[in-house]
Amino acid sequence: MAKDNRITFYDLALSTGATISPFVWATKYALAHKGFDLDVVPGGFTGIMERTGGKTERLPAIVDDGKWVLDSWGIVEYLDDTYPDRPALIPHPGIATLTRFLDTWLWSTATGPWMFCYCQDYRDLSLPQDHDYVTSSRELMLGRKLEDVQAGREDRLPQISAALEPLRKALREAKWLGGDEPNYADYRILGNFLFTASVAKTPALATDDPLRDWVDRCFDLFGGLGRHPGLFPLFGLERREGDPELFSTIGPWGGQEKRNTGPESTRAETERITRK
Ligand SMILES: N[C@@H](CCC(=O)N[C@@H](CS)C(=O)NCC(=O)O)C(=O)O
Repeated sequence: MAKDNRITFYDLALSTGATISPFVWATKYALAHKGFDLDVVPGGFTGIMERTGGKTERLPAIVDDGKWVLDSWGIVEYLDDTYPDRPALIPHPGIATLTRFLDTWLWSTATGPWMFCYCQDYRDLSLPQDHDYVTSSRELMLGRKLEDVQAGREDRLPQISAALEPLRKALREAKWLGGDEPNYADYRILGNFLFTASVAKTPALATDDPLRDWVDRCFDLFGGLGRHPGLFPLFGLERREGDPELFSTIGPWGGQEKRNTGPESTRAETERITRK
């Protein structure tokens, strides 16, 4: 298996050379976590069937010593099953379940809404031969002309940023989503931020967003895997008058967030809720 430690990796990239898909990004990190070197087959949205000899219409896909493995989750399961002696991507089955939950939440909260904010940039940044296909397929997917979908994003980006508070809170308590070390939970969630950075001609998040520490540390992993020169700055969104707070500046409060360490820790809340 994996002759000379090499795995063939079918990439999905833009004209900048940066990988575009959250699934493909997460898989790149998964392969790096397992310690493999990649033989990258480059390419964009069109011609996937031709490049893969009819094996798949969607990416990511890998070939390990002649064995084709499709689908981002399929690849992760394959890597952990086939190489149990290398660092685990999913060290416990519960991590897969929780990662799916978090990923689904993030798609509805940010990844999907960001697609609406950057879909015209996404098409414009795709390889020239992909423009027609990306335009027609994404207009069918999103239901309108890409220019109309993207319009007005300056009003939506602050709302998306504000809605990411649960992720900020989770990362306030832990260095990585994986705990002390990163695992597939980090890579899967990060893939969504890398997707956004690949198309974000205008930044999605504030310069001082608390998520920045985790994002930067993830970008730096594996020799700076997320530092591709084709990526745009994710941070730099300015708050305008009337926008919501781009992130919360209130520390932990209330029973759900705050540790009960005895009456001192709950006194202010108790006074507030028992006031006559
Ligand atoms: N369930 C698949 C989904 C893969 C997928 O949908 N990939 C998209 C990129 S985000 C793709 O290959 N798109 C090609 C196209 O749009 O024609 C996985 O997790 O790998």
